[in-house]
Formats: sequence, C-alpha cells, structure tokens
Amino acid sequence: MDKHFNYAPLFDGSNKPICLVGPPGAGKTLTIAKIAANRILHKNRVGVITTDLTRAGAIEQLSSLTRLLKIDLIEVEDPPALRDAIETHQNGEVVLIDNTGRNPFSKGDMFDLRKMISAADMEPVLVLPAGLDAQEGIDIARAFMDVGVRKMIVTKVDMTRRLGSMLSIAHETGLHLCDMSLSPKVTEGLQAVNPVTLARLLLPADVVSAVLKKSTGTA
Ligand SMILES: Nc1nc2c(ncn2[C@@H]2O[C@H](COP(=O)(O)OP(=O)(O)OP(=O)(O)O)[C@@H](O)[C@H]2O)c(=O)[nH]1
Ligand SMILES: [Mg+2]
Repeated sequence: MDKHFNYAPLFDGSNKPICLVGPPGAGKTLTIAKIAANRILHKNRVGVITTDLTRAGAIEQLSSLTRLLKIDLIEVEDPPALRDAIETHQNGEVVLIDNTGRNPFSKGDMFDLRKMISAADMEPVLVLPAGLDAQEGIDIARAFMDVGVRKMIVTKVDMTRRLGSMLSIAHETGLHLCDMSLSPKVTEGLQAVNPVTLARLLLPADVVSAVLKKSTGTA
C-alpha cells in the first residue's frame, strides 16, 4: 500500500483555497459540506464559494447546508468574481470552492474549468466516485490532471463492492489519495486515506486483526 500509491493530506498547511472538481454527480457538494462541518468542529472559520449557478437546485442544495453550519456562501459566475470572493477571505479562513460538474471529454468544459482554477492560487482536488470502469476512470482522472489536479477524494465507497478501479486510477495516474467518503450523511465526515486505512478497507477484518496481532505481538 505504501509503495504503490501516493497519499497527501487535504490540508497541507499551505492554507490555499481547496477547489473541488470532477464530473457531474461525483459527490463534490456533499464533500464540501462534510469538510466544512469537520473544519467547524476543529474551530476553524470557513468560507464556501460556489461556481455552480446554472444547475437547477444547486444553490439551494449548498445554501441549506451552509445555513445549517452558519457559514457564508458566496456565489460567483466567472474567474474575476472568484478571485474577488477569495480575496474577501484573507483572514486565515478555510476556503472551500464548489464547482459545476464538468465533462472531462468536453474541450469547452475543461477550458472553462482551467480558467476558473487559474483565477487565484488554489488547490484543485478531483472528486471521483468509487466503482467507475477502471479505464474510463483513468481517462477522466487524466483529463482533470491536465488542468492541474494532483489530489483525489474518492466518494461513494460505501455503495461500491469492487474497489479495483479506484486503485487502478490511483496507481496509473499517480494522483495523491487524500480522503474517502463512506456515507451520504454530512455528519459522517471523510476518512483519511493512508496505507493503513486502505489496507483495512481492502482486507477482511479478521485478516487485518491477525496481521496487527502478529506485528504488535498483542492478543
Ligand atoms: N452513499 C453515498 N452517497 C453519496 C456519497 N457522496 C455523495 N453521495 C450522493 O451522491 C449524490 C450526488 O452528490 P453531490 O454532492 O450532489 O454531487 P456533485 O458532484 O456535487 O453533483 P453535481 O453538482 O451535479 O455535479 C447525492 O445524492 C449525494 O448524497 C457517498 O460517499 N456515499
Ligand atoms: Mg454539486
């Protein structure tokens, strides 16, 4: 697990805005809500910005969550507005940016996304559901890497029995795994991905405990 996959924490101390990108329905908005809720629990101040103004119901979905968490939500429609919105959060807040779902194989979609990401210094993070076809997933991931993505959050792990594609995508692309989502509930936050959590996810529980027993010598 350690040797074949790359890992990185979502928050690496740089305090760059985190911008979630990915195909439609991947779980970006729910993931934003989970990260926001977790940061608030850790007493961080959080600001959420969304570029998703066109899809019916998108603002309502996010604003109902940000209202509940008592967080500011700023809606922006173009890169200059995004830059301005980020500049309003210069006091150490955690800034989370939700995006419209993009078709990775549409030149127009990816051109627009690149412009958004270039609006300011931010960390674009790919959100992909587990259980995609492996080759499709690799192509999708590569398309998002072309616009600057280096990290990945895997969602819908709870509703997937075959995790091979998630591993193929991580292995073939070298994307750094950050977190995974194992629940549709905002209150059940993300789980950090590291060699141990990944091994626990893949191996049957009795094998994990046998390995741990052997390595620690405890019963
Ligand atoms: N079971 C389960 N459902 C999830 C998970 N992540 C997201 N979902 C569900 O997947 C659906 C889509 O999630 P969204 O967060 O709206 O996805 P999105 O990427 O923002 O979608 P668009 O804005 O349309 O591109 C919702 O019904 C979520 O509740 C997860 O980890 N587990
Ligand atoms: Mg969304």
